[in-house]
Amino acid sequence: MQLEQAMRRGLERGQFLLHYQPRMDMRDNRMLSMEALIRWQHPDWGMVMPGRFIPLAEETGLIIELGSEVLRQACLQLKSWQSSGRPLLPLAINLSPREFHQTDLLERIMGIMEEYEVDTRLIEFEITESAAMSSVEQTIDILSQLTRMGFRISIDDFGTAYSSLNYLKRLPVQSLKIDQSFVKDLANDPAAHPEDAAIIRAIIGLAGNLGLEVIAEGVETTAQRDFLLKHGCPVGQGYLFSRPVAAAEIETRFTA
Ligand code: G
Ligand code: G
Ligand code: MN
Ligand code: NA
Repeated sequence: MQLEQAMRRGLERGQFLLHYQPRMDMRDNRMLSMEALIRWQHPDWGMVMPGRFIPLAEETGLIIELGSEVLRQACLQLKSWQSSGRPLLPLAINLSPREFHQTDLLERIMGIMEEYEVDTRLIEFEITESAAMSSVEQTIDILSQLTRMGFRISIDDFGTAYSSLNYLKRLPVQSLKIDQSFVKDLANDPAAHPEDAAIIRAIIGLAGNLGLEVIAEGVETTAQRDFLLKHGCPVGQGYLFSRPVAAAEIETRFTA
């Protein structure tokens, strides 16, 4: 298939790059960490967004190579920020379901971490709630090993997959990311969307009770931010603060 071949060529030619989106402490507008999001800079097609190629990469298995490329670039970027004396903020990387369940995931990740000599505590993996819910025992095993290696883990798109609470409490993770679908409808008047507001409050409460951090995704308006702050979720990510941007641009937001 054409797109698949183009992706292989793109990988060989270094056409994939990372953009970075800040996660903010919304109380004082401090950047706490960043999420890395892959982009494909194609010579003819321009910037291709992950929605266009991640599904095919998953299908074909190219996601394994792509995932390695993402982790290598993340390590290189962290090292570069470190050597230029910039404050080191943790970087979150998305792991897709197929990547997460690949048999030699841990060896592959460890190989790259050792090659680049980056502290594992600077890297967080985001896995979707639905990926975390398939093959429960295997998931717990993989997450435990990643945690022992020093990585942080968050559950992405939380609230979309009906996790059993009994299972959730067994998962060795540090944070839940409230899916942006719930945040979206609160854009102007949270009172007009009592169901979304209730779900968000429930997730915040659940996270608190389980001792987990909570991060709201898709924060675009001050009404959303104020609602989240009022209900005990100080950490947010979204266009209100910044779109995902290139490394050079995110650097201008670092405060020494
Ligand atoms: O900005 P956005 O269009 O970047 O991302 C769209 C989707 O692609 C999201 O679901 C996101 O999790 C996924 N995605 C972005 N970057 C990566 C990546 O590096 N690896 C994987 N597996 N998924 C990614
Ligand atoms: O699936 P995941 O949560 O990893 O991907 C995050 C996706 O959400 C990316 O495509 C990213 O570009 C997008 N995104 C980040 N902030 C916002 C926002 O405030 N509004 C919207 N609509 N999308 C956002
Ligand atoms: Mn994510
Ligand atoms: Na998400």
